[in-house]
Amino acid sequence: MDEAAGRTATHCPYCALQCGQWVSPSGEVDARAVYVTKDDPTRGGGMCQKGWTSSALLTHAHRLTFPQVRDSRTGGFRETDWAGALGTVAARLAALRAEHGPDAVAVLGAGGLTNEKAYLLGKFARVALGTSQIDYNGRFCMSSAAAAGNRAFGVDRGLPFPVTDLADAELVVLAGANVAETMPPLMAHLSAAQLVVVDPRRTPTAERAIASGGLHLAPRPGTDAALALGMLHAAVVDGHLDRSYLDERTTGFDDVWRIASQWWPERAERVCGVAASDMRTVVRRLAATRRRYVLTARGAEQHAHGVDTVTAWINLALALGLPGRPGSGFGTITGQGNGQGGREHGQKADQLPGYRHITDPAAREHVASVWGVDPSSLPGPGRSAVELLDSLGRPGGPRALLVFGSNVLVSAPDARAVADRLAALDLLVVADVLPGETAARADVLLPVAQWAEEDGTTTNLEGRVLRRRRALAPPPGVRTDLEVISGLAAALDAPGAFPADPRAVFDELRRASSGGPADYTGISYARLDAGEVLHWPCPSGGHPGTPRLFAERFAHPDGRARLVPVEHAGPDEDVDTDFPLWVTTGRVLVHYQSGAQTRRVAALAAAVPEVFVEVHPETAARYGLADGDLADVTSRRGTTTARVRCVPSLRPDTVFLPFHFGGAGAANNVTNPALDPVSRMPEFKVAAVRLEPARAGAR
Ligand SMILES: Nc1nc2c(c(=O)[nH]1)N[C@H]1C(S)=C(S)[C@@H](COP(=O)(O)OP(=O)(O)OC[C@H]3O[C@@H](n4cnc5c(=O)[nH]c(N)nc54)[C@H](O)[C@@H]3O)O[C@H]1N2
Ligand SMILES: Nc1nc2c(c(=O)[nH]1)N[C@H]1C(S)=C(S)[C@@H](COP(=O)(O)OP(=O)(O)OC[C@H]3O[C@@H](n4cnc5c(=O)[nH]c(N)nc54)[C@H](O)[C@@H]3O)O[C@H]1N2
Ligand code: SF4
Ligand SMILES: [Mo]
Repeated sequence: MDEAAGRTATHCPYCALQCGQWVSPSGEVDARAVYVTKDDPTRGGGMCQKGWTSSALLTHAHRLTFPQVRDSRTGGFRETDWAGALGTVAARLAALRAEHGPDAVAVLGAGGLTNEKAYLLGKFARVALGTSQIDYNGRFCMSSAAAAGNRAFGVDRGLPFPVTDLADAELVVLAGANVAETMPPLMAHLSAAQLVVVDPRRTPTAERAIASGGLHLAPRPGTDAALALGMLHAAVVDGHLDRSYLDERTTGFDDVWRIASQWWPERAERVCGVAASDMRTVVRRLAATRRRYVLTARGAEQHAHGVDTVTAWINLALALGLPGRPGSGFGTITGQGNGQGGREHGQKADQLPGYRHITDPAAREHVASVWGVDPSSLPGPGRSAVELLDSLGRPGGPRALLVFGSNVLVSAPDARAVADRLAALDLLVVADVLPGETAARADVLLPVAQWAEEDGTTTNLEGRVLRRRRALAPPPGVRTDLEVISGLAAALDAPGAFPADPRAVFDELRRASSGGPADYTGISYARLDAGEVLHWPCPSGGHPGTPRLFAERFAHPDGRARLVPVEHAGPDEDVDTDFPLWVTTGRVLVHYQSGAQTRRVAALAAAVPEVFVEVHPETAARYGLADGDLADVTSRRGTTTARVRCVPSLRPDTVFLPFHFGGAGAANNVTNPALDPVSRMPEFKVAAVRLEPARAGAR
């Protein structure tokens, strides 16, 4: 709290950069001044447009302010009180559990939830409900890079170094990351560097690459692995391997080379469409530069072979000696506000707090002792998010779903199938701030507080823990997620403690994380409030935290990074005469995710009011379309109806849809729910489609 000005220091509700905000007691977010902490990643920049318009959400007319239950007679919502709502939910959950067993109840969490919420939700599922069926929307988000990072480095922290390190970089390769739109203030740290952007589209980030004297490589969607293999081949053949680094700090190069040796750049070019000469140029520049980074994001990951694709980029970075070297590195840019912390504290299907594995007997014993329950009472691993959604209401699948912080009807792949599964449930409970598409389908709708109305912590993209602080009280009748979880646990007569006070939850989380890979033991509200900069792991109160993870060793027992042999596999489905084009999907600057929040902010909705499809002008003409026409984009699963935007810089074989809109405009009507075999992340970034003028009256 800034006593003099009467305003509170907290952090933006949206992305993983977690820009600092000053919020007044009346819910005004100061649009001019950002709250800047020591060594802040947003130092030197302002918030983006989403951040400085976020006040609109606090006082929005659509804000949910009372619990509602579906009236079986009218089919509409009926207002109720909290005792009634929680009592109804608890009674129906108990009945389903009695009839069908504990796995009949499922929970879906989110990477937007604070650490405290993610932790308590995971405990609630395992202890109060006794279900194994919990996962979260981070499965859609960074799970492939997390799996690849664990495999290669022995630990998953998106950026194993502070964002501010990037300010000294001379060369940065961004593979499948459009940071100029998805984390605009990050660009301030990249202003001195030459950029190489790998993206099928010439995004604003790619424009910056070209302006910086760098390159834009535009592969066909789903072919990054071939590109990275071609670059690795060039690195070896052109004499750029860092052999002493490979000897001292890694294992596995020979097996990787057995595959990469088959991927001479000209062969890779035939698959991905990037010129072999460009591959050689980028590798030469990377090798000749002292301070250089390779960073990936969703473009490299959201594929049926996303783990291997990220691994291919990691192998290239290792071959050139980047990870763990001062001034250089490999990293993945996390997405959601608490995308990093959200995948550490046990809301993942296979996980216990502290980034522990749920099948590890020692982990189960430790966490059960913190929770005061018998280790054998903890369920085993559950289904991953897409598989969980797909199992709803099927024989043997869950019959009830509790959703906290995700709008799956818009954001999960193959939206029509998701709608069918939600409709097959006996009970859908949604805790949300606003009546998004998924909330509108709920049987019980619980209104919750949002960021500036509650205390908590998030862990930003560099593994640094930040304090969110309560600047104002939520509207009357609205409860925090922690209060909802705590109240439900009480109504269910659950064993163990479910405190609603965020500080109490965090202190328990610290104990539960103790000794795990993501160790928060030494991180406290007191230290954070005193202005300390703390990155995990931080195993004790006197420990300074770990801003740079791999300076001396990687997290595998032998201290070495692993090069893991991977092949190029390509998209799960192919184009043919019925579906001759590739579609890829992603983000625009002014909207956030499913758009549940940003579509309601007037300035943002005015900037991009409806879904569009980017198309090369010749491709548009070939299918009888011109700029501004409504088009149907149809895949083997469904259709998205979108306004044509002709974009001459785009690949003629590829179209692009943002996924921020629902209904007929939902990009996920067409996406492919094919999953990566390791991370279980769906293939949001590539599907086969056709393009045609919209059927009359389609909208
Ligand atoms: N404005 C805004 N900012 C956000 C968000 C938001 O919704 N809106 N969401 C936040 C979240 S949760 C996330 S995860 C991040 C995501 O941040 P980014 O990963 O930067 O965003 P995306 O637009 O999903 O994907 C990045 C790029 O990948 C490209 N791409 C598609 N297919 C391929 C491919 O096969 N290979 C390569 N190399 N590139 C490909 C797309 O054209 C796109 O430009 O953004 C965060 N910030
Ligand atoms: N086609 C396509 N689909 C994608 C992607 C893509 O690139 N292409 N990207 C994927 C990625 S990376 C992500 S992260 C997902 C995200 O997609 P979703 O999981 O749908 O995430 P949001 O739209 O952020 O939904 C958050 C919901 O939670 C509510 N909310 C906000 N704060 C709170 C809170 O504190 N508590 C509770 N209970 N509710 C809250 C919001 O009002 C909103 O309804 O989408 C994925 N879907
Ligand atoms: S960059 Fe991310 S955290 Fe910063 S203001 Fe924009 S949405 Fe918020
Ligand atoms: Mo994400």
